[in-house]
Amino acid sequence: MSGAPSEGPAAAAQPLLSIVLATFNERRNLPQVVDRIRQQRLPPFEIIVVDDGSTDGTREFLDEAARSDPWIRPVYHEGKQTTVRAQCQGIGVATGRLVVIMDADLQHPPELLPSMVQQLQGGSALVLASRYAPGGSPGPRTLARWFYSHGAALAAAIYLPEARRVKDPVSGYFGFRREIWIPLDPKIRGYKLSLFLLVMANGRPVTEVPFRFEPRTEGASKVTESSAFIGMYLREVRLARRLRNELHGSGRSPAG
Ligand SMILES: Nc1nc2c(ncn2[C@@H]2O[C@H](COP(=O)(O)OP(=O)(O)O)[C@@H](O)[C@H]2O)c(=O)[nH]1
Ligand SMILES: [Mg+2]
Repeated sequence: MSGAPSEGPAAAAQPLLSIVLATFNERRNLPQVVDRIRQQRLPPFEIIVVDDGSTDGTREFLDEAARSDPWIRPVYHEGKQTTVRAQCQGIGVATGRLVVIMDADLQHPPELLPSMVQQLQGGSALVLASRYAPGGSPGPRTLARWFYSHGAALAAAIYLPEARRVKDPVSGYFGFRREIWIPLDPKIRGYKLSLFLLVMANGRPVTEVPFRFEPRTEGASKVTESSAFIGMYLREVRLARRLRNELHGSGRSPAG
């Protein structure tokens, strides 16, 4: 696909970049996400979509798209498994040396992809799309959402020194060099994979590029703003901390 659609799928180069999307009922957003990704100037890429049993036509769209483009790669899982689990499943089948994780609801603008890739190619091991870096914006949000977002960043900063070095440690939009990836225990469920990547970067360069978090215009958020969500998040932070301790205990050097 990427770069040279006119040459047809058979001629498409092996992907350097794997874009991993987790979806649950995103039929009204996903086609536009894919279209806008295709409009970007990017190295050869694949789009891996891990869908957890959508019933709104997301799968029918994916089946159709994958028929004409082998670099659209649906991964089907039956039943919701949380965003982090779905993203891990996608990373597990990624073939690019560079991986970008993004949401499929247009809150993460695909127009940012070229500058994220540029950071990775320029030496960053991890690049976070940041709502709080100068020039970025969290967009309009409710007071509850403000509270959850800041509380999440604060909890991360308390437990993880790595989180203190960036402005937006819980961004859901980020890219990394696949060589830093350490497969996570399947028992780790949750919503904030960036916490684990900050730990996996383990001293290598981490950068941020500012972006505006767009309001969701189609479909509903599936992330619950509730005490159950807070409990799950705090468990995630603790598990990221445990991974950190394991890495340090094992003496794994930043160079890997
Ligand atoms: N595969 C999968 N995707 C999910 C799940 N929950 C949410 N998503 C997707 O993860 C992305 C972010 O979810 P969203 O509900 O918008 O979270 P929010 O932006 O934090 O409100 C979207 O692309 C969703 O479709 C899940 O359990 N499984
Ligand atoms: Mg969203």
